Amino acid sequence: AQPIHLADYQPFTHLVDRVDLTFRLDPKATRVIARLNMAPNPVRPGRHDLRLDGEGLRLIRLAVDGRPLACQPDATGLTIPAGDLPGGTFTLETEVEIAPEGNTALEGLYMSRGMYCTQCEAEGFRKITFYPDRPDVMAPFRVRIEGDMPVLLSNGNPVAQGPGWAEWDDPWPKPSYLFALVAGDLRAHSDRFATRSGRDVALNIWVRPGDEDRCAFAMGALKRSMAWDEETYGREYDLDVFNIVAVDDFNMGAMENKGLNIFNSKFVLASPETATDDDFDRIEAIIAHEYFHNWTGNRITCRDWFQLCLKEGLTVFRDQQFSGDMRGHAVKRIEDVILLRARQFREDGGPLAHPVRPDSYVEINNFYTATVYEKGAEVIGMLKRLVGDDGYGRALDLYFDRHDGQAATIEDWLKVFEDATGRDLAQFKRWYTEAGTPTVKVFEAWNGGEAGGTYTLTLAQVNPPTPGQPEKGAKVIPVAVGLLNPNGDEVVPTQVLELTGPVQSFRFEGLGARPVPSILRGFSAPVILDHDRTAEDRAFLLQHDTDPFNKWEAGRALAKDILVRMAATDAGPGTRWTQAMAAVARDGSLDPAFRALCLRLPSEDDIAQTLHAAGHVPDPARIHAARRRLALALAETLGADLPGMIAALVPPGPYSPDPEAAGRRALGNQLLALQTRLDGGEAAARRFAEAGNMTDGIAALASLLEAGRGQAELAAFEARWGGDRLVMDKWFALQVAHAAPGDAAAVAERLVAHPAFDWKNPNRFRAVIGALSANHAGFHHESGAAYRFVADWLIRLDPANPQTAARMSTAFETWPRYDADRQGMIRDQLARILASPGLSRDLGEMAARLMG
Ligand code: DPP
Ligand code: ZN
Repeated sequence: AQPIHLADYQPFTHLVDRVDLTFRLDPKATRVIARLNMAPNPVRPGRHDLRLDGEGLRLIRLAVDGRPLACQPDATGLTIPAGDLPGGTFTLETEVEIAPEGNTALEGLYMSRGMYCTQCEAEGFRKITFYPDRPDVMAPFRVRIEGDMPVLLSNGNPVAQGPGWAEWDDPWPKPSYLFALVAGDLRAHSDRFATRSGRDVALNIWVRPGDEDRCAFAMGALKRSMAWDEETYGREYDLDVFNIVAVDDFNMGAMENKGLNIFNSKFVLASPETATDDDFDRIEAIIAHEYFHNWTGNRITCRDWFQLCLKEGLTVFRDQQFSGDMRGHAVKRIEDVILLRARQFREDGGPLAHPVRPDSYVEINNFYTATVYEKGAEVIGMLKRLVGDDGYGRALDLYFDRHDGQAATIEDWLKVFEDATGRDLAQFKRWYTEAGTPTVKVFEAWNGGEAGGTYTLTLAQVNPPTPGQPEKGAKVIPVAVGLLNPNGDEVVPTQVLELTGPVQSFRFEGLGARPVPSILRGFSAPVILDHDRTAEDRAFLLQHDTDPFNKWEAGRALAKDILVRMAATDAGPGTRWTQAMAAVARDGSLDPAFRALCLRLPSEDDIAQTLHAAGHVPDPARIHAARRRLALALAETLGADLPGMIAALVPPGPYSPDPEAAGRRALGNQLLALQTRLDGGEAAARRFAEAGNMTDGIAALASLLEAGRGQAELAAFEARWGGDRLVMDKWFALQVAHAAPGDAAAVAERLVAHPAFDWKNPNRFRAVIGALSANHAGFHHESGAAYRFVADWLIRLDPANPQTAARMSTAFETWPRYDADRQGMIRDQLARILASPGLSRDLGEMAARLMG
């Protein structure tokens, strides 16, 4: 397959003024009749052939202005010669047949357990009808659905309906990727929202019969999101209805189709008995994310798929702001940075590294990545820090004003910031065009004197080579810094230093004593800080820093230093970190959620990443052992206090997912995991038996599995929840995630033979195969069994569902970190994937890039 290049962009030859679609639904033979009102595009003078995208469509009829044409489609579309088209406006009619029942790729129109649904982003619409399937072609859609289903939904407002049919009209011009259709036996959980200008919006969450009582939390989150976007960005909803549908078979998390969001049911359905605090958290964030797309994505969309970060980076940034407002900014920021490092830094440091705005791709589905999403959001956070809150507000107002109804680019986005703030962003743009995580090296100098001393902070940036980009220029890096005096008082409050050159010094005069700097407060830029610090300084910041992120970061760095030493040498855990963490655990003045984040050890993959960056070859077995040993040392330090601390953290009253109660459970369950290291699982078994909610039940079960117990509890869990798909996903995943390194592949092997293992369901596939690749020591076990197992399943999944197979191949992206044996074993598996007959474009591109 040939790569597509940003540099080759051209506007489409024609405009679509209006789309009329009729669907006659049938599992094996759905008819799609399309009437497109079209005209030549004045920006492309001359007469052009009309090229329409289309894949897997059986063409029944084709006519222009009522005159039948004999053109035949090829494998990727249909070309109507310019000579067959009038010079002005015309109507193109097509009728095609498709088979949603056989569509296992879950792209286009497909069936999920008896219901029809669609997924069109990025290029699924071409599997529904012939169309210029590109985001810069925008048109209003009218849709008629005929089908033997009680509920028939599409985008926009309902116009008319009767038994077996319904008509929908979406007045807002949209690209085809935002088209959606749902038909099924569904029940609604309904509510209303009055916008601030007085529009009365009907809200519905559509689910399978029996799931109605698991929608209340998502509905609350939707209403909070709608109010927040009005208050924070001045953005109102613009239709009379907002529908959300929960679907069991879904490749991604959710999809922002205009007026008809479609969600993976995992990110909608929740009750205290079936969902954990983390699930509630994620549901709120994803409901908000998809809702926020209505403005950042739908009203203003992307000119082409290279601009994906225009909508995704901004919408992630907005959902992060929202979650921070709802649940607390300190904890939210720490969680976001943990995720950024785990997924985006990992990607940016390996063979799959690519810019936030890539300049070429083979399969766009392979670029829905942590870099586009999470680093895309970080870049906006930096922009906001550089231009200030007011500047950001003015720029966003201008963006909505200037580009509403358009398909825009990153150049357009940066221009509104330049015009609104007067700042030149030419250098800043490198964040969009260059891949790789910069390292910022820190050097300190102190010059004491009579009238007070001068402290000089020197910062140097290194921008590492990445695939296709051997050299790059200096970036604009906002580094938020504060200084503490030796008593722990803040003597210089936070200020943002702008590092724009390769090396720069910043001076602070008139200080009474050599300060302790707190650098990169709030994680003000997505960089790796290389600062040789003493354990004393780290412990000091953990105790005194006023910036909650850096306070947490100090403890984290302390833990990493120790874990790296333990994994690389025969060093023991020492007492510095355990003493400091015991103090944090007991410190009632700190938010329990914050304490829980401090106590959470860096993941094994994170330790491997850190070891690799420090020039070591990570040994997964040693990392695993070191991490367990450090946890045990902390458990021993807290010792007999643990049971009392755990009991005191149980939130009063009935279960509620609110941040306060969830934070208490998070800390309590973390202490329970420590207690399990001392009592072998007695307390955890009790908690499992008594658990009144899924959060505590799962936490107790995880602790038991870590201790090599829990078989009876697993059986009881299965007996109770065997009929519940979402809960059973947890049951599958948990066993693989907590299997001992030498058993992980065998546990996964056993689970894929379980009658409830449905490999065509992406959630279930991820629950087993995804969990195995996330079990660091298990996946990288020296036998290579897990590598083989994961590759086998990717090869098997690829013909059915290339998109999910390709996404999960990122399991192998870290191979360059490891020893020659492991590298060889992984590359053998990648070669085997590449040699598979009929390999998809999706997995083919990934395997080739992974090989490097
Ligand atoms: N556009 C979707 C989202 O990120 C992904 N399919 O919300
Ligand atoms: Zn999105």
